[in-house]
Amino acid sequence: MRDASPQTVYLKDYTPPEYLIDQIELHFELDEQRTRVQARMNVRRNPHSSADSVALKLWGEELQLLSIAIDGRPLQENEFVVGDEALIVHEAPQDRPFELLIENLIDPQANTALEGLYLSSSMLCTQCEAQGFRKITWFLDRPDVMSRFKTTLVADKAKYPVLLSNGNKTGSGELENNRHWVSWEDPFAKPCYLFALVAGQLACVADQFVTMNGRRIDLQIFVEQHNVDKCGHAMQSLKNAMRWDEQSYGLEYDLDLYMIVAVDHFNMGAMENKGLNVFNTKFVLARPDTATDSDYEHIEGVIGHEYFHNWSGNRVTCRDWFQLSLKEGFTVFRDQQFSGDMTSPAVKRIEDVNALRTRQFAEDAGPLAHPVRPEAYIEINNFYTLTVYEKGAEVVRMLHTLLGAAGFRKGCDLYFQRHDGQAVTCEDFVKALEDANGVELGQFRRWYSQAGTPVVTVEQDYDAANGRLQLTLRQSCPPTPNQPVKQPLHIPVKLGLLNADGSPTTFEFAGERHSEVTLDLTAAEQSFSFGNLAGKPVVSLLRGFSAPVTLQMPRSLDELAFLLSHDSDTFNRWEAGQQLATQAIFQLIDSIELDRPLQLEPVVVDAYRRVLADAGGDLSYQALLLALPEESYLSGQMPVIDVEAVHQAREFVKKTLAENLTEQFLELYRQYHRDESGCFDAGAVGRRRLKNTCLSYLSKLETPDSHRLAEQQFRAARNMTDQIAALAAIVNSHHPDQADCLDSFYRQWQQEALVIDKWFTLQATSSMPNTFAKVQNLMRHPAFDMKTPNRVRALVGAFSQSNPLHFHAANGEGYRFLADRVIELNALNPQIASRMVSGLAQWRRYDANRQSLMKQELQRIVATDHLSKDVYEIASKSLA
Ligand code: 7MF
Ligand code: ZN
Repeated sequence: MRDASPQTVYLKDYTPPEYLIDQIELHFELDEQRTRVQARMNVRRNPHSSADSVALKLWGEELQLLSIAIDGRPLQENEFVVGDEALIVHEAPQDRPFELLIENLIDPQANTALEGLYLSSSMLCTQCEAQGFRKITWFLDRPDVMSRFKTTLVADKAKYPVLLSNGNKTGSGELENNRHWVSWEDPFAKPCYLFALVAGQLACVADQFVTMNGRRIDLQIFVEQHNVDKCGHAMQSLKNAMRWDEQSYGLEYDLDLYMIVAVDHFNMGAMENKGLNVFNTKFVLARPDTATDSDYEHIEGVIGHEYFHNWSGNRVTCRDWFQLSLKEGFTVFRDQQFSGDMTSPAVKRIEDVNALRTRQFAEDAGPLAHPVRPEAYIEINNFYTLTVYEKGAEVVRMLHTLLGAAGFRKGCDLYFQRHDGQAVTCEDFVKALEDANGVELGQFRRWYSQAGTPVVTVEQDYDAANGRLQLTLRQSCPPTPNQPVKQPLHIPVKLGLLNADGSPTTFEFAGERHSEVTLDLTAAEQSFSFGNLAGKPVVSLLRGFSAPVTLQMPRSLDELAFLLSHDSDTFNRWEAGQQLATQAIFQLIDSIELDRPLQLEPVVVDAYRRVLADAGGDLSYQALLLALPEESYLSGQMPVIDVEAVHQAREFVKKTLAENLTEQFLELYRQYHRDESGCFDAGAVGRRRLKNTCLSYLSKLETPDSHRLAEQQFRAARNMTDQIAALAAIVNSHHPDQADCLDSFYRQWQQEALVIDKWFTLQATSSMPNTFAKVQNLMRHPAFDMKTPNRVRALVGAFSQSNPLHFHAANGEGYRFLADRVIELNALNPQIASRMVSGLAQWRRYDANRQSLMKQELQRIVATDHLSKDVYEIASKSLA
């Protein structure tokens, strides 16, 4: 059990800070085990606070106090008190600003939680979002306290030749005992969660960027020496992002220096610290032989994301952590737009929606469902969720749809201008969009406060005599924790109509002629009428996935095949194919459960034959059309998830398509299989994606030919995309040389941590028998390490979150394994531990036997001694 029952923090309890800290001068004497911190702070009473207490409470955790003084006078023991979470000065000066000086010690080496100041490989670095600064020194650790930072770093010159912090370098020098110092000053006031320091033996890859106003910015990427040859793509992505933000939002970079540091040990993807981003190496390092095309795309997206935060997050920040989506939802929307513009908007949109529907919809339907702007938390680190990020981005996208691109831009301009230098709320964002456009978005605000995925149903009524179609849309939203009853939302529903021959048709709506229209669905039930129709049209609804809802619109397999061939909306064309496959798979699941022979409808095979023959020339898009819905997406549609039937039915479809269309798959494979390693233009990426999709189908044939095809590609590949795709085909089939291929891959790449992560993940996600035993063996592999989050995610995370078949083994071994790992990780790294619990959170979706096995493991976790707030919150809410 926990030592004490943890406190819940509520949005409704927000009050402005009682004190402000306008400036802080930090002085660090860096050392692995004894880092000495001196913080000199200019503190004053906040004129906007109505509180009348004279005490000053500063947050601080795991710190050793050396001294505390106000205006140069050391405080007596009875003038303050130090607790586990805070330091309280009983009587702070009220009538004047004062200087508070605190000195303390920290132990970076003992810090396995990777929050605050910690050691990664031989580098010292920090992570302060959300509340890590309090592990560096006592402070008003809340985002609405913004301070100007001056930082001096002192360290051994040989061990830590490079010393970095936010802003501009203002001085450096030598000291005795082989020590040196560097000082930094950030001219922009910022919340302490954006503070960063890095010290280590780092090589620097440098470039420059000239802004739209002709200012020259130095760009620097710091990595370990052996990685300098893997920074080119990150640097190019950074320059692309800087140009894109100027062109799309009119936003220019504001310091003279932009630094990125890549570290091996990192709890998350990356962090937008002002002028000094810290990245997980996974989102920086890439070379054609070590990184896949999808790694390249992720790097571009994450570099963009962190860069875009400089305005959406740093210049305008969050008032409190309940407003997290203000910066995260908006910045994800911006990085999605950016990635789409750099590659293909159609492909990017499909990938984003696919991720949203498989993962965020599950969160919204489970025990951890919460609004985009949560109302309560125990541990804020648990609220960096798919809902805050991905659904938050959908909410911003809907605003973009409702206002149009130009109106949205006007609103953003006003938002940045009005709130520059402030800590604000989601409400302030919506208000700026309203004011700039002279519109009212009252009902729309419910998207921020109401959890759950709305369901929209459709009824069609065609009047042939008058050429009119009436659509009746109904919306509802299932209950979520603490929100049993829902109000109707303002849902933008984009619609187009198709003629019987597949061509698009114009139509009359609200007195005007349209080829496409966005309906404002605001009531629980609402009818819309479309006229001037030559015949009964086929309705293409929710184009581009214009709102994050579940659309229920029963269609025949024939109608879906028709839309898959003809819909001019690229998203809905793909969606028709997904629904076609989904329906086919569910028919098979029924047959499996009734013990009937399996048979795939010919209309499905024909539809895939047509997609193989031609999809309009965009090969990445063609590959997406060919990809079957994932098992997790299919499971999300079932009242009671049957993991084995889902797997078996999906495999059957894949194999049947491969058998019926072998020649077509082979022909496409041969057409696009060429050696063009090192090329990352859309053409080459598309060829690889399509070719490897074909390989994945062909490997289901399990013939000597199909085995040879995969092995040839594996042995000859000179780029990671082709090598890993071939190895995946080998690992997920009964390939005779599987063990040998895995061994040779390990030997080839043992020096490249990020490639070895892939090696762990491939084995952890295999659907082949014996996977669980292999996972247990891999836990004992010398390259496995519980203190490296990337490794834990690659093995434990991949097995529990991406291997439904084996993780949900009916005997409960997967669940027991995961709970053991969570309990182990809880003592090392609570954030990572808590992320791993999610594999058990969806227990209500399974059969009674699995439910009780999963619940048992959650109960075992909750009963653990010294349970962190992080794990306690997720495990206990999952059980509730
Ligand atoms: C792209 O949001 C999308 C999301 C917090 C850490 C990065 O910039 C961030 C940080 C978490 C989860 C996802 C992302 C980030 C974090 C992320 C990164 C790139 N402020 Br936790
Ligand atoms: Zn972010």
